[in-house]
Amino acid sequence: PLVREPLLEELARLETRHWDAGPTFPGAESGEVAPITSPQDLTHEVGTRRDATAEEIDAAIARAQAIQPGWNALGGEKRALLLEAAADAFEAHTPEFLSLCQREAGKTLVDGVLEVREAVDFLRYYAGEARRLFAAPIPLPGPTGEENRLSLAGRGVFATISPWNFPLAIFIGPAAAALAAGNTVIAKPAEQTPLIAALAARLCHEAGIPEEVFQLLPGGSEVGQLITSDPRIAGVAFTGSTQTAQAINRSLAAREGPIATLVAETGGQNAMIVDSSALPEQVTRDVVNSAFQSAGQRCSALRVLYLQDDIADEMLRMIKGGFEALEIGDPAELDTDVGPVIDEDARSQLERHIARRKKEGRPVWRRKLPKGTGKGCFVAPTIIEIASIKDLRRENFGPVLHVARFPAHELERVIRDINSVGFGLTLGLHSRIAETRRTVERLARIGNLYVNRNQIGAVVESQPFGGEGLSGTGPKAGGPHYVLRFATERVVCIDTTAAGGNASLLA
Ligand code: UN1
Repeated sequence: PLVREPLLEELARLETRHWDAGPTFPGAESGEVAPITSPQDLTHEVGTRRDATAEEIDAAIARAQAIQPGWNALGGEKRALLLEAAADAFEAHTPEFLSLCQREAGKTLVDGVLEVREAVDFLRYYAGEARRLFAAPIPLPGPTGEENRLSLAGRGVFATISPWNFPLAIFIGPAAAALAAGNTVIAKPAEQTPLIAALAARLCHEAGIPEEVFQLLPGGSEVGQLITSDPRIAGVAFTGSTQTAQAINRSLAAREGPIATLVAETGGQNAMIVDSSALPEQVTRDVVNSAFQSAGQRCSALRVLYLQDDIADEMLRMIKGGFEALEIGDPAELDTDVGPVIDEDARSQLERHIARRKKEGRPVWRRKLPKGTGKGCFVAPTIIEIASIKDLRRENFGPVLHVARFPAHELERVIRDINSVGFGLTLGLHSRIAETRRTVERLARIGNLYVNRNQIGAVVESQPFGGEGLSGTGPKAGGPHYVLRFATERVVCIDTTAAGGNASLLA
């Protein structure tokens, strides 16, 4: 019931609520306590986080391991019902989630609404996957007198390490997949956004998922390291930077014990190619949306726009028009398009990047920050002209769009340059020439190609999402192969002839 006035009243009421996040089973209570402040106003404390201690992590993994066979034995249908009950609880608590999206993560109301929707979609989708894949064994062919079947089971204890940019959807998505498959879950949310994760975990427990099955362990990278170096962890589902994914991969490889599964969803250097057959108004809308919605803090966001040179000046003029119209400011204001970036580190890194490009003599356009943004981590939306995607060394996670030009006959060179950076997440294409689309489809090494539309906001089930290379391991979140990464396969082969039957009687 997202009716405007009651919702706004509810959000105003929640404005002063103080939240807490700590480990699901508090032990020694000796972990460090840190305040969580709003990215748009660093003087506003939203709540506090208490980090899990080494003893709590150890005990949590032991509990998760002890209960995992029982959770697995419950079967796909019962696990699906519990995940669906959690989805209902999430929907019923939409205002609290929206309030936390705004205050803890600096998200606009539109982004918050999309975030809650995606979280609910993930829970329902993976519930469906639990039914489809884990409710009954799959019969396999074989000669007469032999019965073969394959069944799927959880791998054990899965750790999920989730990002601050989708503090609810990507906190719950991988966890729901792991739970659907029959794993128990140790969840470490991003250190910037544990409060929304704590609410999500509590609602899952109230919906009937046992606390031992889904445990929250807040903390920073030390907590993450203690979890991933523990040999009792069967797998890790991580979303965040490529560097952290590589560090987790090393930590898993260095452990004794079983070989762990890593499901990683990491960064991108996402491009969009626009040729002279594109519709300019559509391009303008899609570029501004893909680059600046969520303040550019999506791994899917557009970073490098390639404009065919004969339309580039006119296109750029229109894009700057859309860019000038963006409302920047407090995410609590309904008409805000671009809120803050997540923290001071993110802000200063982006400012350094922009300053370096200016020093190199690149053309740079920046919006002015409005009054009232001084207390928070705001970065003025920026457009920078560059020569090639190869001029960029790293992902710039914020409201910064780079623009390069290309002559029509160099389309294949542009695609090769995009491939050469090693990421492979999203690619946008605006063209009404079928041959161009075929060329891009054939040559581009990317996970998600978006043609004549924006390139963010993948919808669960309709657009399974994820990349390759430096962008992650796959398979795609919200797609039909994802849950399989969280499962182990068992094949049972039975001799059903008289001899086989007699043999088993004798045994
Ligand atoms: C991320 O930003 O970590 O398509 C990935 C989208 C989102 C991206 C999520 N699903 O915009």
